[in-house]
Order: sequence, then C-alpha cells, then structure tokens
Amino acid sequence: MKKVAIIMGSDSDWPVVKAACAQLKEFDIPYEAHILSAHRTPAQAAEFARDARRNGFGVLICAAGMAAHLAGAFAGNSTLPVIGIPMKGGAMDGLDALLATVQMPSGIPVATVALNGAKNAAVLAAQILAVSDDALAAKLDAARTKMAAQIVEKESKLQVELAAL
Ligand code: RP5
Repeated sequence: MKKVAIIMGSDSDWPVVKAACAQLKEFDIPYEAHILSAHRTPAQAAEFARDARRNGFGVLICAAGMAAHLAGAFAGNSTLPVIGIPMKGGAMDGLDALLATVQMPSGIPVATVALNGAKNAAVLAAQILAVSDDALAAKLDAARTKMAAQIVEKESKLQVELAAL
C-alpha cells in the first residue's frame, strides 16, 4: 500500500496532528510524520514534496497555522493529492490559515479540511487510497457502520430522556 506523509510546520502543531496519525494507524495505513516548514526550511520541504511519489507516498497531508503556505508549497511541488489542515491559533484564531490553505490558484488544488480537522484529513487520505484498495474500502465501510450504530444509540437515549421529562 502507498504511504501517507503527514507534514506539520512546527512541533506546536503536533498535539492536533497526532489525531491523523492515530486514525491512519487504526486503518493500518503506513505513514510517516515530519516537521518541515514552507518558510523556515523551504528547500527541505520542496525536496520532500518533489521526491514523495518516488519514495512510495500516495497522499500528502500538510498542517500549518497562520500564514499557512505549507500545503500550497507541497501542492506546487507534487502532483500527489494534497490535503491541507489549517490550524487554529494566532491573532485570527485560524481564519488566516483557513483562507491561505483553501484559496489555491487554479490548477494547483489543496483539499482543505476544517480548522484542526486532523481526523478528517486522515479519513480523506484513506478514502483516496481506497479507490484502488478493496480491503481498505471495507474498513471504511465498517467505520461508517460503527458511526451509524453510535448515532442510533444516542437517538434511543435521547428518546428515553424525552419520555422522562
Ligand atoms: C506555522 O506557524 C506552524 O505550522 C504553526 O502552526 C505556526 C506557529 O509555529 P511556531 O511559532 O509554534 O513554531 O508555520
């Protein structure tokens, strides 16, 4: 199976980004996580992105806050699918990162998840890899079934509470 690369701009992103690692691990998807910065280590970030396909990666997840150019820089240096996680925080509490990540120029897409949306970034990466992996697709189906069962249980509890009012 192709690997997923999880790149974050700083170690301050890790407490949120580790949820993406946990989700990939749950699906048994091989991954690597690295700190690379579009601004502080631009050459290393560009090199990683340019070599990613050759190094066995299938999807790139990039998390960054504030002037969040990391996902865009990776997208500009690779034709692998790039998923951007805009990080909350800073003077605008993430609105700046959200816009910097999502508003990409035509032809260089970044699939942007919600602020701090690390889990969804991993699930989307899994869905991309599952296009050509039936076993992984079955795991995604099982996760959806589990989620649905949890909602059914919550609905039952709500109805019990309502009846007791
Ligand atoms: C971004 O700036 C990083 O991704 C991080 O979200 C933010 C703050 O970085 P630090 O100042 O904590 O290193 O590049």
